Amino acid sequence: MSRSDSPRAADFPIAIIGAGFGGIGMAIQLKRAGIHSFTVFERADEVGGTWRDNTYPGAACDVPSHVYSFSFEPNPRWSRVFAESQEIQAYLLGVVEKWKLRSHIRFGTEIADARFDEAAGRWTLTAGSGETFTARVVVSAVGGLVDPAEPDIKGLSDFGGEVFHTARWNHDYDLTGRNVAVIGTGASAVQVVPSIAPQVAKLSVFQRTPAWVMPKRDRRYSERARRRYERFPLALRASRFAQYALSELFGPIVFLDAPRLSGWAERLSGAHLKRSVPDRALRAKLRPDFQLGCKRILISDDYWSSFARDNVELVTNPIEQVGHEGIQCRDGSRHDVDVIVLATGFAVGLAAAPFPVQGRGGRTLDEAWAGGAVAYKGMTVSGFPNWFTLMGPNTGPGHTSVLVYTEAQISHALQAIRKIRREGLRFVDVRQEVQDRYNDRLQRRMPYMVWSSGCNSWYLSEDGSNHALYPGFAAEYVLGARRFRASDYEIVKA
Ligand code: N01
Repeated sequence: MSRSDSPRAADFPIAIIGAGFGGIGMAIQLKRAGIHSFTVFERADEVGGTWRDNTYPGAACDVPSHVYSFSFEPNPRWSRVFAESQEIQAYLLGVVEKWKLRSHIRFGTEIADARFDEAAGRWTLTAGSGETFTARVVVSAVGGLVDPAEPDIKGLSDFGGEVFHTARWNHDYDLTGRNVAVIGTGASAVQVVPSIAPQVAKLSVFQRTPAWVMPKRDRRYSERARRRYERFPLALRASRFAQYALSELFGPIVFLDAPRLSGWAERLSGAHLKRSVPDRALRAKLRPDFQLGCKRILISDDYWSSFARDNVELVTNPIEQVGHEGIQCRDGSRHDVDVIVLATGFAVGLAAAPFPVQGRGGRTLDEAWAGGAVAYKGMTVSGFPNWFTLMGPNTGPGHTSVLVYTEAQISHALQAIRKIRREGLRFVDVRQEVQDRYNDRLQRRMPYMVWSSGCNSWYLSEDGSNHALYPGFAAEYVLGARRFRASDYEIVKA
């Protein structure tokens, strides 16, 4: 127990679920605050979440690294503006070692059930193995885009070749000289397609909906620049702030339903398309017909130009079914391939209970969210005391680094934890009316947001409502969310 851990600390177990960016950030901030009585439950056998799982060729962040890293753990050594997956994972492994977090992490432990005991002010967490743990506070950091979405394609299981998802890349399978199909044209596909195109015999990209693509303008940081960032932390801070400020400046183009703003960006993207693809007919197939921003805007310098290669074909006929030899389209055409890469995205977890969670009075989170996932500032749900979600409902950004939001959530949870410990509270529970007011305000903005302008995307739930993205500037969210205001919560003494 450290000096700043109070005598009560041993009796104040904190559970963090998930050892991705969110869980690691929470653990670091607890340690910085002198709170050591926490355990991180991680279902896999290594930390990293997204960056442990997404190792497909070309996997990289599409947000600049200076702002896609913790502000409290800046990294002057990023090798390029948009770091690749391996480098981000190495960064996370580095901070885990630096803060000696491994001894706090229980790997291979998947929490499968959580129940709150109101009289004791404790959560009981049950792992898949049946083992149980108690916690006074739970921080759920399970992530929003984690489990690969299995596409509903007839006959996929009958395919005689190799099939794998981008987030479960089979590195034992050599693609060299193979005929490869990539299904999907989202953020993962635009990275994987140009990376494998030079290596394979033939690459068929199955596009259901084209995407708006912006130039990436990635570049390496010179050794001189990296040394400067090391020697002058202020320069690194300034770079981080500039990247953040720029994303906020362009934010309205990305999130507002403002056709004139979108039109300007569409012209930029259109010029990028024209430069990349000389063939007019091919360009027409690659150009989206929905408003820019409605689906996630992709960034790549070499995705579109991959289609100018002789060995890459764009298939826009809808997939009818998969057979033993390959993919058959609705027009009867057949594409025989050795391997199918599913770049089909994720089962979206931003807006659903990750596992059965039972709060006060036996009410479950699924019941509370029957009409759609809602939380106060995306973090706390009335009736589920001492439970803080990172990257919860309506906290996803379309225009800037998710970590800007996550850090605000970590700060909010930390302040709550300190108050509960300091004052020996049984629990804090966000007031229903406070939560309702917050979400009414949020949902009233949705009709003005571009992702409600008539396209399909993972941003929207089945009923067309948006419980995934935050409708506004990150700065506004952060200023509202980073402080724990006791008056928003029912405070129950021990
Ligand atoms: O997934 P997606 P993703 N038949 O859902 C298609 C983050 N991310 O893995 O558009 C045929 O965007 C589907 O078609 P359609 C980022 O937040 C970040 O690419 O639905 N096609 C679409 O083209 C991103 O938004 C980075 O018509 C099918 C594609 O598959 C999120 O992850 C990198 C199909 C899925 O696109 C998800 O991106 C990568 C079917 N049955 C990802 N089912 C960074 O750089 C689906 N599709 C930080």
